[in-house]
Amino acid sequence: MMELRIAADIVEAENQKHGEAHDADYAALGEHLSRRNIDIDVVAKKVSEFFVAVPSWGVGTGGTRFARFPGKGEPRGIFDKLDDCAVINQLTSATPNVSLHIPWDKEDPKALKAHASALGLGFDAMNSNTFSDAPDQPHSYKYGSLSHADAATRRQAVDHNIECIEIGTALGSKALTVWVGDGSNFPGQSNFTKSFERYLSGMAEIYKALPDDWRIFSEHKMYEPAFYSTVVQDWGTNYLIANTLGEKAFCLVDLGHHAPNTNIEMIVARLIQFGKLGGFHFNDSKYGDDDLDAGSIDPYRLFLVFNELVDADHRGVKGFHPAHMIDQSHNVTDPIESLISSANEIRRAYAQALLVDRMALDGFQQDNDALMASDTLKRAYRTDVEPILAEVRRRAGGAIDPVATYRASGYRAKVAAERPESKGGSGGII
Ligand SMILES: [Mn+2]
Repeated sequence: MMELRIAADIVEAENQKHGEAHDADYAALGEHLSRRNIDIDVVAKKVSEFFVAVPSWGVGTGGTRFARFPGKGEPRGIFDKLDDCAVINQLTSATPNVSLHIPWDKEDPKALKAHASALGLGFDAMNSNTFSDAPDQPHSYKYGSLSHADAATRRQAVDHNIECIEIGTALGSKALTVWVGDGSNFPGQSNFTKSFERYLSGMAEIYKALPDDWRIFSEHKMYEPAFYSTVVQDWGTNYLIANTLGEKAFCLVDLGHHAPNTNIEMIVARLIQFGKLGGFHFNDSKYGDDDLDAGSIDPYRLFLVFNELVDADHRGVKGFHPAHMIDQSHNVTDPIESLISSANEIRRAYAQALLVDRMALDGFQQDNDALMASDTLKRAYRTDVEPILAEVRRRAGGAIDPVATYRASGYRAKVAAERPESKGGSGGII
């Protein structure tokens, strides 16, 4: 029997409040879509099978380089984090897997697995950390990790990643995400070629330790923490890495890790075309790597990314199963509410992309009818798919209005009484 963090009768009572209006909205949308030759239940079924992983670090309050302002009832460790993740999944039915971060979430794998299973949760990709120093590690990552000039530091970084694979294997994870902060702050500080060679040889060693059914994701980032150059700076370098390592290596696209105005959906299309799209870290940004909630700034861009994914699916691209993960930092909201809303926004973009009339689009592209091609995408995007999302949640035991239900449950106040207040302080990018 699955342990519910929010009593089923609270969810039921909230759903009762919205039930009648929701049924009417779902019926009306169904009728509207049938005039477009779309079966609403087919779309709802597809949405119900779409999941996105929640990052364990996302349920704590984040921060900026300047300060961190902790919220109430912050998780004390990974077991509390899993409890919070279970709330998100209970109300959204969209997030059954959690992505762990080592060493932050390092605990006995058996205990972790038991706690997660009781909550109905599993584990998504493992994340290594060679961008900050763990308390007892002998060599510092101040000047890099896998690309460090010093062999012993590189060895330590490789060993850490191999340990992440071992922990993940015990937990039932099937992928390792490697993001390094390696780079330089000054022209001349590091040799571009030598540092990339060192990075590649470290990654090759990690790759060798992958079980047969695992994948390894490399994640590019244009800048930060290194401000002049980063070793894995863009999708081109990322593609070179995945291509050099082998068939189990794929590129991860974090939406925040590009220059403003970069055509990310086109990067996605290229990686799909050459069989190297591993998956996503969803978030949104206005200026840089802002780590804002998915869909909060540019929901149309999120839709355009999903348009590429649905198109690939539609074309029957072989072996196409990208991993979907959220990677955000919540500074001014309750992290649980942000993650609920992000999971919904991601499913919304997917549902909208499912509504694109692909045959019509293909025809307009063939005829060079730019206006109607664009309008075909817009028509899908303009459709309010909220009744589909709500129906999918309700059918899976979730909430028609998950944020309202979460607030009505009093969960935050309850855990705030059990969990001591954490300290604020300087710097807190997590
Ligand atoms: Mn990321």
